[in-house]
Parts: sequence; structure tokens; C-alpha cells
Amino acid sequence: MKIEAIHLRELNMPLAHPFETSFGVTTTRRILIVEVVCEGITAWGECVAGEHPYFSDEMIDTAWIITETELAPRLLAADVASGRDCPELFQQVRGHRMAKAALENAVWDLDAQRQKLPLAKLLGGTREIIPCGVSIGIQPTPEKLMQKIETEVNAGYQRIKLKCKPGWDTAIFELVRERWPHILLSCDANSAYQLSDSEHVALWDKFNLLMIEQPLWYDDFFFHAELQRRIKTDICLDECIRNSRDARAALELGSGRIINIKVGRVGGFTEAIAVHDVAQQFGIAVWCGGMLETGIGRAHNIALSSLPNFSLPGDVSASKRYWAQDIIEPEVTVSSEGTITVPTSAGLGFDVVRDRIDAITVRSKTLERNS
Ligand code: OSB
Ligand code: MG
Repeated sequence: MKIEAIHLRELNMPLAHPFETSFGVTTTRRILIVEVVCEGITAWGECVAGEHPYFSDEMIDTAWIITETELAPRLLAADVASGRDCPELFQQVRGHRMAKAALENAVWDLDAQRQKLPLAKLLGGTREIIPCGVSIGIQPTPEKLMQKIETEVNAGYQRIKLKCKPGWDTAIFELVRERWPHILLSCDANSAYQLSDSEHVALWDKFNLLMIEQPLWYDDFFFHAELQRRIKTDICLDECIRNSRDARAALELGSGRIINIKVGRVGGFTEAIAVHDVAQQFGIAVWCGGMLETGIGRAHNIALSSLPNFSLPGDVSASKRYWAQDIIEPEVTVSSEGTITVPTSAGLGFDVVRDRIDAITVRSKTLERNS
């Protein structure tokens, strides 16, 4: 496939509700969308980097410049057989995995459309439906949190994940467990604790949490192994797993017992599949994380979640939880059993609505093949 043009766009999209984590509050998303064009087919990728480098060291502005000056020119000079060719093509550029993933995933979408296959099938997916959970941000008051949980439990979501940080943890879990003793409940600290907090974190063992996500430093899995030895609850690794070698090292060390796979965090579908496979060899369950994606990234997450070892509910939930109006048709919906049906039509399985994208585009740039 000789890609003829790559269009970069920045979208400004207000979230339906502000989302607060231990590292900050997001009210409007600034999102880099890439569109690759080849032989009359248009395919899409979404860069999940945030507005600030607070989740990881990437942000939309670094992703834009790396895509424009390094990655897109390499893709436009190449002839790729599939998305699997992208990691090698981008190898000289160190890091910038979220930027790489946006382009690589668009190439996978392109290949799926060309072969008239659903993206899920091309990735090796086997599930027809995927189990869904929700991630609930830190709220202004405990009462507001309780209302949110009630809404999501009633909607049928199979797992509730609470964002937490010092001061919004033990007492909150206590309240939630009093009201809902039996729901699948987990928490995500986004690196808000240190090893010296291990006695504090061990107190949560009594809440029967499914997992505690990334309690310690974003770049650590050595001290996570020490913390995992000191607590009963399973640790789930998010930020610190950058690739399948990290996954192998972390699982050898015992840094955690569950992995959250985010395709952007690991640099694209090829590496996401590799992390999935390593976890499977270790008998470790994985689930698909979310980064407040638009319908494009959400469709990619649904396709990835159809792989066999995605056995726990992911943070892949309905469009309406994030957006007044999503940029795909139909929008992503979740059944009353808390599942999403994996689309069976070619490519993403959703139509990208160009008018809506145009209306919220605040900058754009087109790069073309030279010959
Ligand atoms: O750590 O999983 C995370 C959102 C932004 C950055 C990091 C994370 C999250 C979420 C939200 O938890 C998941 C979602 O609903 O998209
Ligand atoms: Mg997380």
C-alpha cells in the first residue's frame, strides 16, 4: 500500500462531564486525528495523548510535531503490506508511542477495508461481544460519586473503577462497599502513592477490590513487585507497560497480576497484540484501557478487545458517557447486560461523520507522497 496523503487534524471536543484523576482535571479534549488516503480508501487513527504530559511524557503538541516531521514522511515514502510494517518503519524514532500508534492503527484500518474484513478479525479477534466497565473520575463530593455509580450500575456496566488519590480513597471505598457489597469494584491511582504508603494501601484488602491500578510511579515495575508482595489485592499495571518486553519483565518480577492494555500507550496494534500474547503465556488476564477517546479510538478499542485474552471488562463504554455527539455513526452503545457488540462490517465498522469533524477542527495539515 502506497499511502498518497496523510491529513492531520486537531479537534477540540468538550467532554459531557469533566474527568478528574490524581494527575488533573480534563474538561475539553484536544485530539489529534490522522486520516490516511490510499487508492480511494480513507482510514482513520486517533492519537490518545492528552493536552498535558501528565499521564505519560507525550502530549498532543509533541505528537503533532513528531507525526508531521518524522512519522508521516516515513510512511509516505514507504510501501507497506500491513500495519505490522509500521513498528520497523518508525523504529529510528525513540518513544512517541501514542503518535506512532495513531498512524499504525490507521494503516490497520486501511488494510481491513482493502481486504473487506472487520478490523477485529484482522487483529485476530474471536469475541462477538465484549464485556464493559466504566472508569469514574474523582467527584466534587462523595454524594455525587454515589449517584454516578448508581447510574452506571443501573445501566448494566459489569465493573466500576474508581479513580483515587490520597484523601479520596479508603473512606470512599468504605462508603461504596457499604452500599454495593458485591459489585466488581476496582480503583486506579495513576501513580499517586509511594512504597512508604504500602500499609495504607494494604488497608484496602478488606474491600475485595478486583485490582488496584498503577499505585506507584508511572515508570516503575520494580517497586510495584515489592508492593504486590505486601498486599493481597491484585495490582494492575497501566502506565509502566510500554511494550511486550516490559510486560515480560513485570510478570517475571511479580509487579502485578493483571495488565491494562492501551493501544496508544504501547505504540500500536502490533505491540498491543504482543503484550496480549505475553500475558496469555503467563496466564495473566488483560483488559482494554481507555483514554477518553472519540468514536474512532473507541472503535479501535472495541476491535482490540475482541482478542481472546481480553477476559476482564474494559474501560470501553458508551459514546454518550463522554460526548454530547460523537463523531461516528452509529455511536457506541452498551447493552443492559453491559456489553458492546463487535461490528462485523469492513474496517472500523462505524462511519466517521466528516461534517462533525470539520465543525470542530481547529488546525489541519496535509502531507503528500512525493511521486
Ligand atoms: O489511567 O486509565 C487511565 C483516562 C485518561 C487517562 C488515563 C486513564 C483514564 C481513564 C478513563 O481511566 C478511561 C476511559 O473511560 O476512557
Ligand atoms: Mg489507568
